[in-house]
Amino acid sequence: KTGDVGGCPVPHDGGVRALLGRTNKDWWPEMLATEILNPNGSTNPHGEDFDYAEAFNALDYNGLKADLTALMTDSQPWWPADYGHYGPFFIRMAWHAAGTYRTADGRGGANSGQQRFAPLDSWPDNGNLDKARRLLWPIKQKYGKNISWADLFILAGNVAIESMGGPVFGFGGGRADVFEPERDIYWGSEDKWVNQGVQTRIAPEHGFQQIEGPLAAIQMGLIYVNPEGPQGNPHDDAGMARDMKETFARMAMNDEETVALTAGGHTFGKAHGNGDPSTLGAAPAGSDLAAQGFGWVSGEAHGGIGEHTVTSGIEGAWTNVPNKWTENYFRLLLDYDYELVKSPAGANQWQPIDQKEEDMAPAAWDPNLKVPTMMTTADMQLKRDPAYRAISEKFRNDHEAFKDAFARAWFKLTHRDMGPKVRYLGPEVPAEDLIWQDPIPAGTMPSDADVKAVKDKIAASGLTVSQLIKAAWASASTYRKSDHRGGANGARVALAPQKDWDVNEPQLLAKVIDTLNGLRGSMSLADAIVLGGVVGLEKAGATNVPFTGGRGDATAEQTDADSFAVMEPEADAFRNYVGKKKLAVKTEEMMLDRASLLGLSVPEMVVLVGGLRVLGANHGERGHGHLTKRSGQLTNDFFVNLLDMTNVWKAVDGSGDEEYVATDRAGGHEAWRATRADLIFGSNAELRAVCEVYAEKGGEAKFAKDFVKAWTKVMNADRFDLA
Ligand code: HEB
Repeated sequence: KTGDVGGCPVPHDGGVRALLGRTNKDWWPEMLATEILNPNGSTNPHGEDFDYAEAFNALDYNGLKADLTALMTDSQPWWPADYGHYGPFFIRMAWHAAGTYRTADGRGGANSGQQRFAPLDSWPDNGNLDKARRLLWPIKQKYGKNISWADLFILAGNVAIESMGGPVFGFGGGRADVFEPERDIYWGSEDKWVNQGVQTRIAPEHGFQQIEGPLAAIQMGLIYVNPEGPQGNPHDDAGMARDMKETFARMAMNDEETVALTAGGHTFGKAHGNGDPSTLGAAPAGSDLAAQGFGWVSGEAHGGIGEHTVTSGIEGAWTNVPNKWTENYFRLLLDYDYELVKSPAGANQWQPIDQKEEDMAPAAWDPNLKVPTMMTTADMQLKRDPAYRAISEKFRNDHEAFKDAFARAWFKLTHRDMGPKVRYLGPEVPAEDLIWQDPIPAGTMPSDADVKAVKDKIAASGLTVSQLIKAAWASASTYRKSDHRGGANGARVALAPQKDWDVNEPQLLAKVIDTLNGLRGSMSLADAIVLGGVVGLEKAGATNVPFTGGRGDATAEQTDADSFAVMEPEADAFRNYVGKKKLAVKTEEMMLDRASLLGLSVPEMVVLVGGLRVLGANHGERGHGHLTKRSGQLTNDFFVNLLDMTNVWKAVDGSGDEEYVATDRAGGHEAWRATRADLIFGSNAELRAVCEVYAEKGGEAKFAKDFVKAWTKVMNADRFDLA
């Protein structure tokens, strides 16, 4: 039962954890190790040249929507539709696909179809969604490569809402599928699932005030909160509301959006707990071969489908008309008093006291039978928590406001991880710009003459290689491929909060930006910052540094400062920066994480760090890892000196193994200083192997070429407008 405390302790208070926590291999050691065939990640059967946007644009969109609409009421005997309508089921599927998104690292979310793979396909909270996905297969099969699973999940959710009369705001396609589980994401360290007695991640009684790291769910295997209450306790109202606020905030939702989403979602459908949960088989990833990807197979004679389905264990509908958009959710929630009852599966849930017959719901399997509606402990907070209640009352009294809020919040939920609007495809992309899309005004492509003129001015401005490189890196390196946010386009590095981030050395940055503003003429600041990087590299001796202009400059009004605040790097190994907060993950693991978010390969990460060190990109005046006597020149000195056996390295006392000093073996004098983010390149065999290539005789030219290539990749990482 969920109330027990157990599982592997989660490192709070700065304890060390592994970057990836518990992985698929830990959960399912017997899972077929297909990854041995694709060590380089080339798993896409469509091949390298496949352009999903092109395929999507050739889709018969209206035909697909018509087929999805028909599917909603085409009940299949192997998984009968409640109330003859699959709509609510598909809404839950879409919400759970999108709902893994978290703001801290932008990972999770719907944009690569991860619900098809472990661990998500087997999370307890995703129970029976394997059936929802399988119901979609004939449609996926029909439209093939023109619609990705990732897009199909969300579009099915939209069509479900529309087909039940609910409001939608729009749909943008463009979520290209991947064909293997994401291996770069931390889902937590616990070795037990929520339903196996693992401890909740906010437990003030154990001193845990906050969920650890980037995580957004309250327990292992949940999308957000435990519906029955914190640790399964239905009487802890304050704890339940706290859990909801914390987890929804971590998916970029405020109180109003949380209320709108939950109430709108639970206007539809039912919870499933009319049976004995102990008869359920393993989740899909650990299930029988014969089950062909299905999990949670019931051991009961009736097969555990239809009226006998057990999913969450909670049983019943929230409203009296669960297959239509209505005003009933708030009415039932606010007008009735509720008492705690147990579902047939033994879960805690709340039932209206003295419910009128017309307010009862039809049984899902028999429209002539009336059954009481219910609320989960989470739903109850929409009336018990004062802040949520005010919103609930407002929505109850103003249904149009509720419809608008639900439609917008649903659109945000399902598109939050798609990045800028230029990435959206299809005929239903809303015209309105939304602040969470981080809008950027279209830029203009500067002429070659303009580029040349501004370049010359930057070169003559007195800005140093180090200053130019730092500013360009600060601007571009916020990019993360997880949710496609950040990057040099928009020049948000000149706006709050980024301009004030410690890692960006605010005073120095302001000086560089002022200077660039004074000489850039009609070129955008965003372009001028990147062009400054080009000038810096050329001053450092690089040749053939490409530059592609056309970026726009965002304004403060177009920037949600709070939503950018979570993107502040707590460490940045590329600038040898370690923040003041001691992190639970090692410095070199943070480096790997940032490189992964930038979309870099191992050689690209190696060449960039080695180059940035000698160019003087370190935070502040820090000399660590600056393994060169020719500062500001693009040389392979970092690699040559790191691999040089003349020196011996030793940790600096009291540095917590963050700083090291090299002394000359013969003379004993200090030669260099470095951090963990430097020495890892000599210590880790794979990184060292790449360093060797750049330190080899003749490696200098290859190094410079590869550096410029990787640098340019980072500078252009967010140029979706060019594609
Ligand atoms: Fe929900 C269902 C909880 C939010 C939509 N949900 C459900 C259930 C539960 C819940 C427990 C049951 C499952 C089964 O089947 O058994 N939710 C919950 C919580 C939360 C939520 C706790 C937080 C507060 N939802 C939500 C949202 C949405 C939703 C946000 C959207 C928007 N759900 C939903 C639906 C459903 C559900 C539609 C139904 C499904 C069916 O019918 O199948």
